[in-house]
Amino acid sequence: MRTQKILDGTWHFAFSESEPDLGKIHFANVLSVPGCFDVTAPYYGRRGYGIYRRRVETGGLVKLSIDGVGISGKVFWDGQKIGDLKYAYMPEDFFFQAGKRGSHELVIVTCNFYNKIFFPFYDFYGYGGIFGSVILEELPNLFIRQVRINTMDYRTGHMRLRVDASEACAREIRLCLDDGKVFEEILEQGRLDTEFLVPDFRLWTPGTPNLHHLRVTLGNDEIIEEFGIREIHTEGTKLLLNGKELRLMGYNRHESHPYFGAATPLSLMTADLQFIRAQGCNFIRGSHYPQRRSFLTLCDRLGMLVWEETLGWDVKPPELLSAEFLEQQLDQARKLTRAGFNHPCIIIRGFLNETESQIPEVRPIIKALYDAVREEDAQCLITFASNKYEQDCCMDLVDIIAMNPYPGWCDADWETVSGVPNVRPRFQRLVDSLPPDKPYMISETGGSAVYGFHDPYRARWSEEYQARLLSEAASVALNDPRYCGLSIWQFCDAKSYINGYVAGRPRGFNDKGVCDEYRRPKMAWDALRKCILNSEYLRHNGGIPVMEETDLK
Ligand code: ADA
Repeated sequence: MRTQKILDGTWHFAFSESEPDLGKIHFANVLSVPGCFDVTAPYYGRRGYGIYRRRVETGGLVKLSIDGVGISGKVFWDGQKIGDLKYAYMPEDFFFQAGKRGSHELVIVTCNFYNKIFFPFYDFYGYGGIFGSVILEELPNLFIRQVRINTMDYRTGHMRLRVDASEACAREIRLCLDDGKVFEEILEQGRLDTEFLVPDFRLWTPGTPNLHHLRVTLGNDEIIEEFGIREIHTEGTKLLLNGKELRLMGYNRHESHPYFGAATPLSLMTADLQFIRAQGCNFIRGSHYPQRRSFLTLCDRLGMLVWEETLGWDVKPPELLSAEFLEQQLDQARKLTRAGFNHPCIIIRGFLNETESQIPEVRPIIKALYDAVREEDAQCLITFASNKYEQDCCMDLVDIIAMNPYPGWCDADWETVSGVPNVRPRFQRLVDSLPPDKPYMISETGGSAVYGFHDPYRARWSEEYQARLLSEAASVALNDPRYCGLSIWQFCDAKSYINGYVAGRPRGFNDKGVCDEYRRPKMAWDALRKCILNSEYLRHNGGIPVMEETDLK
């Protein structure tokens, strides 16, 4: 087995407002990894370079994995640059020669200045720091670069396997399934493409998240891959998971917390997901960027279905139409699809939230992104969340139509007392305008409520108004078979702009959470639980228990 060193812990830290000269940095402080430097004194809200340093005992060939940084970064080993961290939140692996066995210096320079991938207008805070674990593995010269496993037939347990090695060699490879059945194959030109059957297999579903293991041994290298047996398809307007109709109900969720920023600890992620599941939900849209590997493993094991997407929020021309932007989006889409390939929880892959999909010039961009993802993954469903509604001209290019309508919140004028009566007719008009032969989901809908603000007449921004609005939206979408899913905007309040003066973002937060930023539920939480309990959706949700009244006493 590989020697693995988890490098999380307390690292030396320095902050600089301008690009640092590596040789001259005085590491006067310490911070935690994972962690965000701009959520804590003395760097709260500051923009610049957050430089993390630690020593590592190792040598020879190594793989260094970093599970996301913000907003960008660079990695240095003994003073030499070994790679860039170009995209916020993107997990990256670096393979390099670490030198003689002994003590070496690892420096990760993060930078939270906005760039042409994370623009300053995004409606979520651009945190700085190292968001996920940093792991170093010592490798033999011939090593396994990647293992991809996917389901060919869920009825028979027939799987497809691809193994890529570090060298274009011809070698024997040993595969051991669930610590039982062993089979041997020959790697040719450094690659193996084969198929295998899993005996006594158990399907992966949200209600029964069964996982299997494959131990892959190549020379002196060995890795164990976890995988699930499941197939996702569309048939007309329906989503099918393992041949059965699947309906989605859940939340858009940001990686965000006042004390942790985007570096939420696993225990908080787990608490979030358990809370969401107890409400009867089966779905998370990982809005609006790559999800942490630890989060996806959690979703695999818990049975939470996931939509993962690249970072590219509401970008407008000329940037949207530039060759550079497309190249970066394609690169992100390919990297992300490869990184998440073996996670059965990921059923939808997305890109370009709320793009300009009403203009024909955007069609080739969506087509190119669709093809790039499809080339990597033959089965996942591919889409983007649109807010162009009846004007959208790209719906034929994707597998599921996903829209972000906000009736009752964004459409009512200042004089209207309540926008709730707008919800049903607006939803219906939208449904009537869609191509009739594709699945349709609401990828976002919601309204703001300031935690603790109550009003006897359900004024806007009160918890009462939000609860009423979301109940109306849920009672439509969870009971009409035309909708294959509903994903509420959003699970919890999340920091947006640093100052609350931006219209509609009091406190500097996006307040459309059903919980506040500390996960304290607003009234909408229980209102939605009741809608779910009484819904058609529940009959399709595959055995997730919903918290009943009796559980709450
Ligand atoms: C959009 C966007 C979300 C959020 C939301 C809102 O739909 O996709 O990220 O900004 O609007 O709260 O207005």
